[in-house]
Amino acid sequence: MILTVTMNPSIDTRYKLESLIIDDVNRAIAQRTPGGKGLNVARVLSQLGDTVLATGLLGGYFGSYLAQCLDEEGIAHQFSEISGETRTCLSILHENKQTEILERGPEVTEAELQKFFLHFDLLAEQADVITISGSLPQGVPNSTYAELLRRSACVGCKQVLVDSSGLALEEILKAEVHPYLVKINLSEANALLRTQLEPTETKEIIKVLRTNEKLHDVPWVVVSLGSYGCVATHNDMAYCAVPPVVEAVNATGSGDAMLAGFADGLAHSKDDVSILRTSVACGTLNAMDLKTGHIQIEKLKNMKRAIQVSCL
Ligand code: TA6
Repeated sequence: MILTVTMNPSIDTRYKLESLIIDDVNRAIAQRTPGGKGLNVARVLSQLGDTVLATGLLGGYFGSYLAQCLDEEGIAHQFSEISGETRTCLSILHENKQTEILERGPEVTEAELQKFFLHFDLLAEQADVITISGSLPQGVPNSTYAELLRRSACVGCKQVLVDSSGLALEEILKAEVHPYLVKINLSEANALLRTQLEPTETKEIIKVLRTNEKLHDVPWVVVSLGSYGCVATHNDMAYCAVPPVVEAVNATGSGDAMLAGFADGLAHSKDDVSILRTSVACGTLNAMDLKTGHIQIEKLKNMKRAIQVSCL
């Protein structure tokens, strides 16, 4: 079973507009999907046919609505309940651009967090792979993901994949238990590594990943590069995986779809090249689909063939 952790889930609301008119009225039709990075990962994993269980914190009317949506999508979930209201995140697609407004999320109490940790321990001991993604809601300390890594190791789950940024990522990389895989995007990598690298500078990105002490003990490090695919290191190996040029209609959640590809490949002990193909194919198919964190599964086989993987 693959356990996906979403500490700050959201009802993702998407508006598609011809143009976004600032300082005036814009009318739109809303599309809603259960979101927050971990739930996008869960949805794509479920499409890939994996046995997946979604967990995290859920609360209020929006939380109940979100649980109902997951039931309708057939995604198994066991969230820990909080008293605060689960958030909404807004993505506006306009003029080939994507403007996002992400709520910070509810206030979580110390008691609610401790209750979640105990709940997590029970689920983690049944998991082959765990993914941990996205921001932390208010009141949840930046050290929380490091704590989840420690707890995962205690119950024997070694393959923990993390998609995080900022201070939470810094805490993860300082922790004594290291994640099995870290996925970041290029701007997060530039912030972490204090660089200003461009997506085409793949060899330079690998070079800084290799020389950076913070990432030294992480077996897989993946930097997603949007339409350029990704670069990745796996122990001593370094790869670049490039998708074909496609028509992107909604790139929101493509990084989450990529992480789902990694979790799927690792859960099935696939080889590196196969894992990279699935991952970049999932990210690319997500961008071609209007629904966030969703792929057209029937296109996966051909898309995987079209991904160029090279060793750097
Ligand atoms: O990656 C896209 C997305 O997952 C959206 O679905 C939206 O919910 C948002 O990112 C949440 O990001 P955060 O980092 O705040 O958890």
